[in-house]
Amino acid sequence: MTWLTAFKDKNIVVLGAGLTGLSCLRFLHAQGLSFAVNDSRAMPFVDAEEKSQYQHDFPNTEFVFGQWHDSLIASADIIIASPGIDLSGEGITRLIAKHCRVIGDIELFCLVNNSREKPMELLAVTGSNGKSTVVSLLAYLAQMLGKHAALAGNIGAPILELLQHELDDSNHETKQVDTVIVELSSFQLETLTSMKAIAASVLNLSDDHLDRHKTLANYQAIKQSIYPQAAIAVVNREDQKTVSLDKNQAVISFGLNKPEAGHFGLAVVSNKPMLMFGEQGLISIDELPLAGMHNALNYMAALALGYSAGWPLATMTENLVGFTGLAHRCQRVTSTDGIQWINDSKATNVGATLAAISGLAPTLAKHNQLILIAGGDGKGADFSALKGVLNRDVNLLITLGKDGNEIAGLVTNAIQVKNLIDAVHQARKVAKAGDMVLLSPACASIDMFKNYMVRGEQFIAAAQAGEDSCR
Ligand code: UMA
Ligand code: ADP
Repeated sequence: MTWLTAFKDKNIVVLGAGLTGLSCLRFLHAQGLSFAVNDSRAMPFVDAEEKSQYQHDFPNTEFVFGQWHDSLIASADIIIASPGIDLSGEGITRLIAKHCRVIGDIELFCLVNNSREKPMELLAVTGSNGKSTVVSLLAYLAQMLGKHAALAGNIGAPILELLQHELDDSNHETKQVDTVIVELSSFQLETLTSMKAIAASVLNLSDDHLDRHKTLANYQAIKQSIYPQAAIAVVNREDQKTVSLDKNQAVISFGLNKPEAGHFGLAVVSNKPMLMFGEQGLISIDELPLAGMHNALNYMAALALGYSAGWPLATMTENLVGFTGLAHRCQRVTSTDGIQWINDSKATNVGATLAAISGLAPTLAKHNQLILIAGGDGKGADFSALKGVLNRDVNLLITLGKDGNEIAGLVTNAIQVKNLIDAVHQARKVAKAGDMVLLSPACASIDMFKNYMVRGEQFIAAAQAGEDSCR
C-alpha cells in the first residue's frame, strides 16, 4: 500500500496555518486530497489579501480560524499538526478520536519518501544547540562536493516543499535532490516515527523548551527518538545524554578527547590542537573560522555525518575553512570604537550562553573585561548552571526581560535595565577599548521582540550607533 492509499477518502485536518501548515496544504492539494484547516489565531495570515489568496488556491476547503474547532478535530482520521502546537497543553489531545493518526509534516514527508523507488537520503540533526550551524556546514560541504543536497526542517524550510518543487518542476529542469539534510526540533520529533535516515545526531542536550516538555528526562527521550530512525548514530561520547540507547546500533562518536579508530576527536600534534579521525590528524583548529570548543564539536559532528554518508573525508576537511558561520551566533559586530561587540542573540538557552562565555572569555587579555547582556523568556529553564561562569568570567552582568531578574540574582553586582538599548548604553559606560560586550541572552526573545533576529539587529544597530547617540 502506498502512502496515498492510506490518505485517500480520509478526514484530514491540518492544525496550524504557519510555514508548516501552508506547506502541507500545498502538498495535499497537489495530490488531489481534501482537508480542513484549523488555526487558533484569528488571523494567521499576513493580511486579508493573503487569506483570500489561500481561500482561492484551496477551494472547497474548510478554514476555521480564531479557536480550536472541537468537532472538526474529533472527526479527524488524520491530523497533521504544526510543531509549534502543544497538543496536550492546548487541550487538543482529549478531543482526538482513538483511531486518529497524529503526524507532523516530517512524518508525512518520510511516508512519501519511503515509498519512492529511489528515496532521497536523509542526514538528520537535533540537539539543544548547534543544529543550524551543523546542518548549514553540512549543506555547504555537500555543495562543495557537487552533491544535490537540500536543507530542510526547523532551519526554516518546510520539508514538503522539496516534494512540491519536484511536482512544480515537471519538466525536470533542475537536478533532483538526492540528499536531504534535515534539522529536527524536539517539537518535530514528537510526531515522527517513520524516518529512515542514513545517520542522525543528538548534538548535545541542555535545558530548553521545558515549558512544553516539563522535565529534562522527557525532553531527552524525545530527542533520543531520532536514533531508532537512523542506521548510524553520531554521538558525543563525552555526553551520555546524546548516546544511543541501542547497544547494537552502529555508532560514530565525536568528542574533545583523543578518538579511537573510526571516531572523531581532538589531540595535540606538534603543539597544535587538531581535529582527528582516529590516529589521523585532519586540520589544526586554529585554522578553522568558527572559534570555541563548541564549534570544534560542531565541525566533528558534521564530518561524522558526512562520513556516514560516504562523503570523502579529505575533501570535506579541505572545505571546512570556507564556511564562515551564521549570523547571530557569536557574530563579531564591526565597530570603530575598539570595543569587541559580539552578537549571540541566537543563544536562546543556558547551554548556548555557557558555550559562548566559555569559548570567548579565554580569548580576552587579562586586563580586559567581559560584559554580558542576558535575559528574556527562559522557557522554564533552571539558570543556576550559569552561576559558575558568571562569577568567574563575567565582570559586569546586565539583564533585561521577563526572566532577567532571575539571572541577575545569580551574581551580586548585576545591573537590570528595561530594554536592549539601555543595556547597550550601560555597557558602553563601562567598556574600554579591548573589552568585550556580549549579547548572549540564555533566553528566547519573544517577551520583547518578534524573534531573535530582530533582537540581534537591534543590538548591532545600538552598538554601531556610537558613543554620542547613546548619551
Ligand atoms: N498555532 C495555533 N495555536 C497554537 C500554536 C500555534 O493555532 O497554540 C498556529 C499559529 O497561529 C500559526 C501556526 O500554528 O499559524 C504556526 O505553526 P508553528 O508555530 O508550528 O510555526 P511554523 O510557522 O509552522 O514554523 C515551524 C517551526 N516553528 C516552531 O516549531 C515553533 C519553525 O521553527 C520551523 O522553521 C518551521 O516550522 C519549518 O519547519 C522555528 C522555531 O522557533 C524557527 N523552532 C523552535 C526552536 O528552534 O527552538 C523549536
Ligand atoms: P540551534 O539551531 O540548535 O539553535 P545554532 O547553530 O543556531 O543552534 O546556535 C544557537 C546558539 O548555540 C548560538 O548561540 C551558538 O553560538 C550556540 N552553539 C552553537 N553550537 C553549540 C554547541 N555545540 N554547544 C553549545 N552551544 C552552541
